[in-house]
Amino acid sequence: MKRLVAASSLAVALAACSSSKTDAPPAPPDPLALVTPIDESPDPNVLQIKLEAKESTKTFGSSPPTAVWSFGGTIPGPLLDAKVGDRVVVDFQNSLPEPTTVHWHGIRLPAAMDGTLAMQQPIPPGGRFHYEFTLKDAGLFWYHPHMRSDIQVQKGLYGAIRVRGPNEPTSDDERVLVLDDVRLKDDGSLAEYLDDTAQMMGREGNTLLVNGITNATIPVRAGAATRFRLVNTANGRFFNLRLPGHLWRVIGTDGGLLPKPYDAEHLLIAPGERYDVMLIPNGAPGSSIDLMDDPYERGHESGKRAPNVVAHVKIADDAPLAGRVLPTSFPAIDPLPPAQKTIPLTLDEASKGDGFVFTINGATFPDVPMIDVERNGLRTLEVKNASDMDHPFHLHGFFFQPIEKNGAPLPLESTGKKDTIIVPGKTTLKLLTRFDEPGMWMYHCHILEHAEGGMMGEIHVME
Ligand SMILES: [Cu+2]
Repeated sequence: MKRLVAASSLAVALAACSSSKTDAPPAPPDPLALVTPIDESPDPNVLQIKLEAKESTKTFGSSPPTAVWSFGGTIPGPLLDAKVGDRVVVDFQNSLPEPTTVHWHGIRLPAAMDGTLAMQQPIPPGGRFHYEFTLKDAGLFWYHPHMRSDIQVQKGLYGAIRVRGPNEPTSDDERVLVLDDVRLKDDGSLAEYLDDTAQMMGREGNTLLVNGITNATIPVRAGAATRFRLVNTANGRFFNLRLPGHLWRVIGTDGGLLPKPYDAEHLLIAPGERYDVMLIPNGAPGSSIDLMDDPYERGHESGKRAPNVVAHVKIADDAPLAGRVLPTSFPAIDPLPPAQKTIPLTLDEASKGDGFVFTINGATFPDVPMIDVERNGLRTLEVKNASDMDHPFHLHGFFFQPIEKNGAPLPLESTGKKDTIIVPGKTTLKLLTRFDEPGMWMYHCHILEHAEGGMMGEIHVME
C-alpha cells in the first residue's frame, strides 16, 4: 500500500538515497498523510480498488484505544486520487456486523451507483457490491455509508476523493484536510449518546480531528502558495475556521473552482460541504499559529461557546519563498437557463413524544411525497427553512446553482456549483438545477441526526 509523504520529506529521502533505496533512512512520517489505495488497473485512466468496511481499532491522541469502524483500517479511509474522465471501479466488501452501502457524495454518476436504498439493496454483513462510475467533475468529494448514517459515519466510515481537472491553479503545497469530531469517553470508547441536545443539533464530539489526528500539526512553508482542500465529515458540527493573521482565498467549493475567488476571514463549513482555499503563510520560521474554530450561532444558542483550537499551523524553519501570488479568476460557470417550474420544500422541526422530528413539507421520511421530474427538467428548488436553526441541505446526483436568498439575487461569489448548502434558520434559498440523470435521488439535511430523524426525501427523474 502506497502512503503519501510530504514533498519535503520525500526530497530528504531521495537525497539520502545514493546507492540503494533500501539504504535510505526512513522519511519522517507525516501524521496527516492520507493512505492511498492500491490501484489494481494498469490503465492510467482507471482507478480500480478494493474497499472494505470493517471493525477496527484507533488511538486518538493520548486516549486509550477506541473501537471504531473504518474503510480499510484507517480513519479517514483511503484517499481516492484521480482526474476528470477516469473510471472508478470499486470492489466493496462489507465486513461490518450490520448492513451498509457506500454513497459517493457530490459525484455525478448513474443512480444505481449512488449507494442509497432508493436504488440498491442493503449490502449484508459479509456481502459485496461492485461500484463503477466515471468522474465527470473536478473537485473534492467524499464517500460514506447511507444506512444508519448517523451511527456509521460517526464510528469512522468516511474518506475523501480528489479529482483533478484541466484548470488547476499552481501551488507549492497542497493538502486534503478531512475535518471531524468524536465524543470519547475516559476509557477510550466512543459515546453512542443521543441526548436531547445531540438529537436537536446533531452529535458533536469532544475531540476535534484533522485527518483522524487530534491536536494535529499542519506543516506549512512561509511564502509558499498553499492550497487546502477541506471537507467536513462530522455528524453535526459546523467548523468556522479562522487562521489569525491570514485570510482564506476561497477558490472553489463543492462543484469545483469559482470564477471569482474571494477572501474571507472565516471559512464556515457545514457537514457535507467542501471548500478549496489558498493562502500564503506568513510568520517567523519555526513559529506556530493556532487554527481556530470560532463560535457560530446555528440556532438554539449554539454560538454561546468558547473558540476551539482545531490544529496548529507550523511554519517551517526554511527561508520564506518569495513572489508567490494567489489566483484571482477561473473560467466562468455556464449559467443554467431559468427554470419554468419550482419545487417548494419547507424544512421544519416539531416535538413528537419526548423527542423531536425533522420535517419536509410537514412530513418525515419515508412519508415525504416523492417529486417527479422529467429527464433534463430544469427546476428551482425553493428551500424554505421555517425552523430556528440552520440546516445544510444536500442533493444527491446533481449540482445546483444558488440564485436567490430571501428574494434577493446572490452575489457572484456565492453562486458556484454546490451539492450541500447551509439554509439558515428563517431563510429561503432558491437553487437552480437541471435533472439530467434518470433514477431515484435522495435529498436531505446533512446533519445526520436530522436526516435519520425524518428530514429526507426522494426525487424521481423519469426516463
Ligand atoms: Cu438539519
